[in-house]
Amino acid sequence: MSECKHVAIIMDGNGRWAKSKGYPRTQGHLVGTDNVRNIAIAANDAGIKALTVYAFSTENWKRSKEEVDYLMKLPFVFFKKFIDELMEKNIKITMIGEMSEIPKDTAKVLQKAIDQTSSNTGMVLNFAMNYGSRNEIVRAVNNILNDVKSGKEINVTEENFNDYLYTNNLPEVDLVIRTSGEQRISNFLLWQIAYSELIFTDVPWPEFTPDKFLECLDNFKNRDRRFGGIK
Ligand code: V0D
Repeated sequence: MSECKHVAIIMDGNGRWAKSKGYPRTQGHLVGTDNVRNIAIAANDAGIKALTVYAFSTENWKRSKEEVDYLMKLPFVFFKKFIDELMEKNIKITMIGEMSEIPKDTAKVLQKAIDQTSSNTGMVLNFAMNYGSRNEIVRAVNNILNDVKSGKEINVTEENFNDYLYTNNLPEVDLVIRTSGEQRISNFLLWQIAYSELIFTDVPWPEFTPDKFLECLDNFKNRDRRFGGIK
């Protein structure tokens, strides 16, 4: 039975959940933001070492300007509401993704969250922001080419390739959860999930409670992970 150190979540279904209740899509995103806090606290209490949440994909820029503008305000909302509690719980905030394309005032709040929690030694709450996995892999290849050009002698291996990924400091992804019924990976952590367990649930993200999260951890514990070997 293997330990679950790193859980990654595709927090899908906020807009659809809101619409089904007669609310604007933005209301779904707002409730979804509170739920990031709820699940982060539950994960921390369950002894998870790292929780990666897919907050904004490289594809999300295609949404309406109004929606993108609204989403970019959520880090402020989250920070203001929850930073004290995250500090108390010793949770450390980190980011993966192409941060240079995030609007300046949002980027500032993100940096503030990273800086303020950088000495915390508890669970890592890692936000995937303007993240796309193919982009991450291509970026890694270009960084390797640059290192070679500047005279570094490297043989690319699975181990040192990992050093060029955004996730280089995080443990292996043990479990991926996707909420709201879609059964695909959508350019999230392609390299990292080679041996991950996958759980797809029909529950939309705003209704994915800590109890349901703990059920997923329980489900994970009952799986027999083989990593391609026999026994
Ligand atoms: C919307 C459901 C928290 C998924 C969750 C800018 C989509 C709520 C953050 C957040 C989003 C990010 C960084 C940070 C603190 C909080 C967030 C976005 C979307 C995209 F330091 N929720 N959240 N960011 N949603």
